[in-house]
Amino acid sequence: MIKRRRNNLFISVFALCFVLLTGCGAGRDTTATSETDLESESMPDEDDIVIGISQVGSESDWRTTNTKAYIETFTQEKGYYLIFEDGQQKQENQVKALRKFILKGVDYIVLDPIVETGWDAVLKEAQDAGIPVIIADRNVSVEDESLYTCHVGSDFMQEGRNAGEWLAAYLESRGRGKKEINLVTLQGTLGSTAQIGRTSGFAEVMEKHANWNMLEYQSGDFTQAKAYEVMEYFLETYDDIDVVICENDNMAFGAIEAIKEAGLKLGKNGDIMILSFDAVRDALLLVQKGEIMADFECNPIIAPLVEETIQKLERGEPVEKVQHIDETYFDYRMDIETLLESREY
Ligand code: GYE
Repeated sequence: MIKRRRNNLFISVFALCFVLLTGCGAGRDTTATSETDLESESMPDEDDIVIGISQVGSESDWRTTNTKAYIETFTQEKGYYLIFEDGQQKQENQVKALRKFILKGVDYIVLDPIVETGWDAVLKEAQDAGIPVIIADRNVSVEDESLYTCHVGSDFMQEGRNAGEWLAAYLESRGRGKKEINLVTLQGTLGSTAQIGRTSGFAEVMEKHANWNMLEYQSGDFTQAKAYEVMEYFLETYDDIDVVICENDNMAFGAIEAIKEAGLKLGKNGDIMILSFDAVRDALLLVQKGEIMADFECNPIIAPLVEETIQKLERGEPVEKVQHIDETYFDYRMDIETLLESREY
């Protein structure tokens, strides 16, 4: 019932925007949909579930898979009408997208937030409009947690801890458990849950190892190009880096490029060891070659869980406030070839 009412609202707001845009247009909310949008977007069927997704951007392989899964999951054949907005790595674009969804009266908002803070006001607007908001992938940090329905994504802190524990066990097995180890970290977008969790989870383990020296943290913004530059700087600044922690695979690709160009060798018998997060296909191929020592999985296929949540809400069932996806890790000693045969990403 609620769904149908909202879709009617969606259509009337849609029509209203059209009138405003083609008519006088005076006093138009700058966040209202543009004429081009109206032309390019089809209309939802009356009982479609209308979902507005605000995506971070397209900064990494992980993100490409994450987006693809949303598009493949929320199809019109299955009764969904998807409005997808790419935030291009800017929070202000994401806030605008949310306001556009509210104006259109969508049934659900799915937000993959770039950073954790700064969402209180717009989430309150969604709540006031009666639109449930599902936070997916990274999380938000808001004063009042009732502003969103639930968070569906990874336990980034645990991913960070897994990386630390792996390194500790590995060094121990190589008789380097008590030796001085120099590390640098290529961090993700500062203030994003993926960055905060991975950095702090790893730091928790580091506290137990006084012989690990973290020489420097620098953000590579989750991109290959930025990480390449930061890695070049690290290599110019420090001459004895043992381990590079890359907070995502695309940054590992950039780091590897810079390390190879500097004439250094990667891997267990090389000069530098790389640990990474995500475990996308191209990175696993590098794990197989031993260029990445271990990769801590972050599952990008969140869409089915988001769909399950929406279906529960449609049936009026309660949903868990925090829903974490199961994750594992892969290292150079494992049979990556067999794994890749059945892996989707
Ligand atoms: O690790 C990275 C992407 O938020 C989990 O964002 C996501 C991260 C992922 O750009 O590759």
